[in-house]
Amino acid sequence: MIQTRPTAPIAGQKPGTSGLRKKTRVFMEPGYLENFIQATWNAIGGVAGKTLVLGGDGRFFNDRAAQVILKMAAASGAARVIVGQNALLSTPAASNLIRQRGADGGIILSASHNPGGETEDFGVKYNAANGGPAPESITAKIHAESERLTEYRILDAPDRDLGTLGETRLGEMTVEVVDPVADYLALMKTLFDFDAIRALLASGFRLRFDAMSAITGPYAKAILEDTLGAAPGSVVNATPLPDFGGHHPDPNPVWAKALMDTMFGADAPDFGAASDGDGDRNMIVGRGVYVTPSDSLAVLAANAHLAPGYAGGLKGVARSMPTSGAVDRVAQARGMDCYATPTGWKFFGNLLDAGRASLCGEESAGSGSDHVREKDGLWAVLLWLNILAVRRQSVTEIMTDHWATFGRNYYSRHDYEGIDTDAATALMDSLRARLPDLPGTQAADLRIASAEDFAYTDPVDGSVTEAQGLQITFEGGARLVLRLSGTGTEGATLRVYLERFEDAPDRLALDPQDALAPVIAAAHALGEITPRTGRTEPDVIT
Ligand code: VG1
Ligand code: CO
Repeated sequence: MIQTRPTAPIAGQKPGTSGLRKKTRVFMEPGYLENFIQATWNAIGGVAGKTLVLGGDGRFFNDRAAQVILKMAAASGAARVIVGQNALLSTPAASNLIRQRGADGGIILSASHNPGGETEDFGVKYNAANGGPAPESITAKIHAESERLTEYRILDAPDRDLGTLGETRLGEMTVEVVDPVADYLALMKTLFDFDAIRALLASGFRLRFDAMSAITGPYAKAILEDTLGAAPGSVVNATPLPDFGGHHPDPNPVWAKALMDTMFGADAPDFGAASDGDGDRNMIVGRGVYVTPSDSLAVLAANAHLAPGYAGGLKGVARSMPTSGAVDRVAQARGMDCYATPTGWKFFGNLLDAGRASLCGEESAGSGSDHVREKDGLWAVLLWLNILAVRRQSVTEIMTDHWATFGRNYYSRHDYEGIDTDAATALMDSLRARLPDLPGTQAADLRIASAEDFAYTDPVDGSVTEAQGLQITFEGGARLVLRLSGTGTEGATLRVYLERFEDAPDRLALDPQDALAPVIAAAHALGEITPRTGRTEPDVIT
């Protein structure tokens, strides 16, 4: 029976960089999830007759939320919901299913790299028919609808069994439970030379993939171990847990320290990688070498043609503005267009749809291509393995060769987490107000060449997005970006992005923090970071 339940708007249902993220207990409050889902249905013109995809990263409340969403889709007349078994789907697999099945859109249950559990974070994201995160025009509408909601519709019915594959009915709606891995694996086989990777792994090449007790475990086991022949046990932390085993499922040198220790220890494997909560991020580590995500993007751009799916070359590349310019140098050398977008994958959608870019990436450990409309952690791992299988070089040799060819963009991000929101806002406002006067002045030992509050005009639809980060460039080619995170659920996180280019042959193997010392000093001076936040050191350095 369809119930129409009265409700009232709940403040703060405003999607951030990637969907709506809140404390799990907030999402569990009566009506909270229901309001946001009804606001989503209202914003997209209803779901009557539509086909949707549904799945999540398995974190606490994933299973409960999936049942609610199914009943709300049925109550609003959806024709079919394709749901991953046990309501699981990695973000890239969900994007693929939307596209493969010609669905009208999908709901992804995840707070991605944020910790999970009853006392941690939960999230909900709507993806459109192209498989990509809803653009700002839609997320703004969802927020607007949430602010004028008076009722939501839900079917009064028992929970569905989502553990059994196949079709059942929920009211008038078909619920189709699918294997979360099968279609994704099939897609990967079309892009990469599985035989070459299998031969590499059979030749004694050892890898370690850390799934961080999150969604990529089943995918990585099926693909890397069962299909490609990596030794059993190569995939660690392979079982998705509702609290990710208490870990922070963010693949960077701090939160994936166990992998770093293995890769920098005695008898290290040849290749290490990790992914995040929902499987769209990747960290790449060679034996004794960490590859920054910005460098990884550049290496993929320079070598993608070695994989069958990209043998014809790339149409163009795109990076988020704070991502280093390493990929720009590859694009320039190869005569490819290169775009700089605001932070967040939703800004790549139009470029991918229009065929202007076929490879995209972010400094936050996300890279992907036009095979889906999300970043894709395992895809990046497979592309790296394909490249290694063809070049027959170590990760270190590939990086050394890359920097010798293109020069090296030393890069690091310093995060100051959980700082007072008012202090963070005041820091940004103060620096923003000073931007016009900065060019020509000195910051620590560097002279400022330009300063701007980054705004982006989408080249496809002309939409304008403002206030996307304060970008300061220095004479001699260094760069600094400051912005506030849009994915946190507590206080504010200040992200300080640091970059400096070097191409002198004897200066290509410096410690990045040493190479960036002048930029770090300039960041502290310009941002007045210590006086305003009370912090002298960042919490996380990537
Ligand atoms: C962060 C990253 C951004 C990424 C976003 C979602 O956003 O900086 O590059 O797209 O997370 O990633 P923010 O606003 O906190 O800087 V995921 O893997 O958490 O969906
Ligand atoms: Co993610």
